[in-house]
Amino acid sequence: MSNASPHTTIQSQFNQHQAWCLAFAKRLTALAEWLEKNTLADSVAYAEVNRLRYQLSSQQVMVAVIAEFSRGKSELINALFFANYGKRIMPAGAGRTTMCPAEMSWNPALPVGIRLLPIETRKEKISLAHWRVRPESWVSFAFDTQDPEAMAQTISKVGEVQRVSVQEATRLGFWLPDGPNGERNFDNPVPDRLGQVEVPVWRHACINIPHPLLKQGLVILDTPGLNAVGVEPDLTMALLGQAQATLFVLGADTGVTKSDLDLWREHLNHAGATHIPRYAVLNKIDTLWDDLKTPAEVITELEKQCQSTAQLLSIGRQSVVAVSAQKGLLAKIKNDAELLARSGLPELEALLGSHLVMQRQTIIQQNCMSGMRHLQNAAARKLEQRYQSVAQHIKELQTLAGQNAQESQVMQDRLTDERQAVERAATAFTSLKDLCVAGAARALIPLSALAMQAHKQSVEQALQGGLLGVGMRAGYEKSFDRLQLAMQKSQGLLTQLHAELVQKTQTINTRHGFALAIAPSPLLTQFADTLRDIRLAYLQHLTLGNRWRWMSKDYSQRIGQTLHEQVQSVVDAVRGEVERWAKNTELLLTTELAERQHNLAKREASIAQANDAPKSMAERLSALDAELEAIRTQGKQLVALARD
Ligand SMILES: Nc1nc2c(ncn2[C@@H]2O[C@H](COP(=O)(O)OP(=O)(O)O)[C@@H](O)[C@H]2O)c(=O)[nH]1
Ligand SMILES: [Mg+2]
Repeated sequence: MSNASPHTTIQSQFNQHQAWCLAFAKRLTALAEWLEKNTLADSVAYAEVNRLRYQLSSQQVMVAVIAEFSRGKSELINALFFANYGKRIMPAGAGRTTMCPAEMSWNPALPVGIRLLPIETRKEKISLAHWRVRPESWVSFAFDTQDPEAMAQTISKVGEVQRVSVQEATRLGFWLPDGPNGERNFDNPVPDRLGQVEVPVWRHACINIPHPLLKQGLVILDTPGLNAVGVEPDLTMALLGQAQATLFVLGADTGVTKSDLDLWREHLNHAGATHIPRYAVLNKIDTLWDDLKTPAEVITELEKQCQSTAQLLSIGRQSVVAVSAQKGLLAKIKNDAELLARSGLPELEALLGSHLVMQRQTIIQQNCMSGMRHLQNAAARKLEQRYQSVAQHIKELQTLAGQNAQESQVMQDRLTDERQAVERAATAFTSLKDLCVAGAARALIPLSALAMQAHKQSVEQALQGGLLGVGMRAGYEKSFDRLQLAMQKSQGLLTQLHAELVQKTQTINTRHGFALAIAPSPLLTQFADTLRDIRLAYLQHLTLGNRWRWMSKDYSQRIGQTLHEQVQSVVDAVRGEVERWAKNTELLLTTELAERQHNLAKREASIAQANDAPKSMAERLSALDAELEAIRTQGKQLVALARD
């Protein structure tokens, strides 16, 4: 990737983003150290700093490459990401070279190499997500990145096939029964003379490579064609939905074919996928290069094809990029700048790179910036409390210095009052904490395990019917309506809880002189949006030409399982968010009270001492003045740390 302009490569954009993350992590560290040094760090702050650090380091972005076979997906991946190895890493060639989905990423905890999940695992009704956490079920092959030849050889296992009987193919989900009226199912592979059909050896591949982009959190998903995409609901419904961008590859030599359109409509153009940025890549433009035509004529022809592609797919012209993956790869390996420019690859890289980086930055900005602000606000509040306490302390000592017995008594009384008030406040704090924890638990009841089980069952029931009947579809819609209603109920309970907490803290603030501020309760909108996307994605899948697949009970069970896991993970995320908020609120209350008690004890001790040794009074007052000044400085430093 050495010869492309430094502004256009995905690598350079990722590097910029990495620099941004590092700068942010530095600021976070500076803030954490400063909080620690100024004794403003508490367990809430520690937990928050760790959470932000983890988010900065673990943020992954996935690009999925989808197309019918032989459109050049694997070649495109080679050209975009692996040209630095000087040869093809993903097998690309005539025929079906990729038989199973292959994910490329980097996990330093695992050896460099490929892990493959045997196709036989499809006989068990367990989703891919579950197989992922069972390393013993995968077959691993190590390779050495210094030896691209051997590496490519090992990776070519993604194309392995075997011949099995129709019976076995049925068990694996590659052969679907004939229709109820004996109609032949033309989606099935053609058996050979021995009555056997070809099926993949592997179900899924994970390739672990310490490639610079992958090290920075990029995950690339290479997929086999329509048939394989269709049989694996985990892939179509779960994995593709997680992608931050999808590249839909078409061949300039074939144009947009019927099976291209089927794939596009069924898996990428449904209502649940609209939030995923989709680019159409018109590949193999070198087949249009023609020495007998002028360059202008070639460009005109290409433009026409891009426009008609955009129209056929109902997307904007700007989402269609014309490239030659093959020539781009060649140009990068041979360091041929002219050919590289002509291949169109740099445009695609620029588009994809800026897009992915933007997505990551938005996610990080949303999470990390607000987390950092939260830390700063908490520290500022603490400083304010300290300031008030020291100011009060100074007043008290000044009164003592005046040697006015009456005033001293008033002050002693006030201190006693305050001690009592803080003790009373402690009880109020405890009941506030109880309210928060119990309220959060109550808000989650509509999304309880029991409710989720009921949702799973009613969806499964609907799926059993193949969803072709109106009643079945209504059953599906109804179960999601119920779930969405449950989410709304939870949101309502949370809002109510927050209002109650705010009201009670206001009472504590006015009655006991605190400055408590309760963080807003979590908004569940984004989770509700994800649920809606899942609902729409499956619905689209169910209503489109999948009739044959739905005849198979096996298939509907599989898809039911995947759907349930996806829904469950959204609900788990809601639970995590609500529990985190409740925990933080509880911790905030604990630390504020502790700080107040600590400050009060300091003043009490100081005054007792003043009574015993009145001479040092002036000294102590000036020490307190210095403390006040120090807090002012800390306040200024905190403001400065908050600036970018
Ligand atoms: N002429 C030409 N052929 C290409 C290009 N990209 C891929 N191919 C060829 O198309 C065939 C299929 O490519 P491959 O990457 O395996 O397709 P996949 O099945 O979509 O992964 C191979 O023979 C490639 O060499 C290209 O840009 N131009
Ligand atoms: Mg391929």
